[in-house]
Amino acid sequence: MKTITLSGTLLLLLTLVFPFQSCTKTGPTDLTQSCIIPKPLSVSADGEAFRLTKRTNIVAPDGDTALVRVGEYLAGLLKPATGYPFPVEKAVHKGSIVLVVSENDAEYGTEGYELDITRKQVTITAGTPAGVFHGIQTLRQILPPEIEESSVQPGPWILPTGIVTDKPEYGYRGAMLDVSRHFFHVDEVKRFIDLIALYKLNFLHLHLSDDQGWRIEIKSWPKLTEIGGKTEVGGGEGGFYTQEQYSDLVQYAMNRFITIVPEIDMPGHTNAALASYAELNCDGKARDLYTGTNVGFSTLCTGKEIVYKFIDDVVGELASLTPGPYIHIGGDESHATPMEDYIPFENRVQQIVRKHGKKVIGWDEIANATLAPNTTVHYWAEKENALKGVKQGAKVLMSPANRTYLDMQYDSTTALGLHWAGYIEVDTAYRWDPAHLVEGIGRDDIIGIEAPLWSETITDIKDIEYMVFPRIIALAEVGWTPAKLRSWDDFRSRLACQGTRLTVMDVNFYRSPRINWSTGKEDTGTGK
Ligand code: TNX
Repeated sequence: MKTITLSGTLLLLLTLVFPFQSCTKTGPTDLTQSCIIPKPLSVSADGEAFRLTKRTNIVAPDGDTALVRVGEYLAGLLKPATGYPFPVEKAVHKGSIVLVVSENDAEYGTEGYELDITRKQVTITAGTPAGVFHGIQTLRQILPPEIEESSVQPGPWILPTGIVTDKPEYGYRGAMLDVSRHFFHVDEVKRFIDLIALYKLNFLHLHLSDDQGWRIEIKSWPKLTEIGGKTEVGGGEGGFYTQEQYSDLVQYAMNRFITIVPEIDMPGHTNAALASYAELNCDGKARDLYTGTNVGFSTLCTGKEIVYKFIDDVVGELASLTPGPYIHIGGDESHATPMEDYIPFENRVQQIVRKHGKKVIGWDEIANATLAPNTTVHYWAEKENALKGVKQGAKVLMSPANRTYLDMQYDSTTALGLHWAGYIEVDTAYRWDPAHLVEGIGRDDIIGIEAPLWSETITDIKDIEYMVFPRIIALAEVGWTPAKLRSWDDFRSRLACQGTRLTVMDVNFYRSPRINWSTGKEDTGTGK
């Protein structure tokens, strides 16, 4: 880092002669001032600068298809605004961005990375391609926000030199989209995936069925989408994903190291299924489609054998579309199902999911049943339920409604959203520690956190963005960064300088008055 080569000296002279090219004049040189979110474990700076040029290439070993794909992803991020080609190659030269997977390095874990920026080279080293991908998101945030533009910008594209080492606190950092109450198209979900990847989230839970709509094609029960997919809250046209579209989404997410968790909510929240197939009802009569927003009125007929055949078929098809480990079985607010029916139902459904090779996640009410090995309890409302789960040896996924529910209003003036769990400003979303929220649920009981967006009041991607940003950024840090390294004041200033980036990306984010947003294009991306 300290050696000055002949060509380095020449470059230095040139930059002095042509000041419009000078790094130090137009770009930041203190890496510790970069406003990276989530906050990394450590950042050290050495006061120099690396510059992207039209000669910068991305280096990934030839045979490593996963890493080459990650390299192509990085090239795709950098090309539009720079106009440079960024070939992905195997030869390192001066000015390369080098991607390395070093499997022997246990210190990075499955998602950690080290980003080393010198005047001559950028190197991202990790134990897995996922770690390299996260390192790329950090690199992206260190570059000026104009890197997110879709047309060529003047630059310069300067990175301050130094080293970032990083690793997440929790292995599950998720968001949830309710595509049932209002349906969101494939392109909207892809945009959502792209946005959450920037903040290193790694799970996307899709709430695929509810009273108002069934959103995933099931070939053995086609009326679920032919009838049950036909509407949504407010009576709009609804919609559903064909299996082909769904697989495309799964792949798109996987290419961004995000695992999709599909949810079929049952035995309650099932009116769309009950409207599609009369035989799932105890009285054998199909229900009408429902476009309101009440909860807790529907139930599968838990005493009928056909219901378990139905679940087996649905879970079987879903499992074959799901490379990820989990299937979410819902189980919340089944007020129309007596507890003596609910418990054997949940016991049996867990076995069906296990038979198809997947692990179960269910909302916290399922802890009233006997939890199978590897079932995860998804805490949202009742501490007692979550504790019942822990007592049975289950792990917990944390979505406390009063911290993580992205459908809650920011304050009483927010046009969208609900407020049954309270108002959630960005500091409320940020200032909590999952491992110290519920007495009796400690760090080791928790797999991570998830931020759900229920969509009773949300109709399109612009609404999604408004409710999700900036709170998801706060929650991404809650899930990634150890609590002892986090502080609201520090987060607040880093979030402020993400404002420009969000603006460049055309994200319809809520300009919380608690943040001194930088939204000017002159902003350097460092908050300085
Ligand atoms: C509760 S959270 C629900 C959802 C609603 C949401 C609205 C949960 C497991 N159930 O059915 O959409 O509140 O905030």
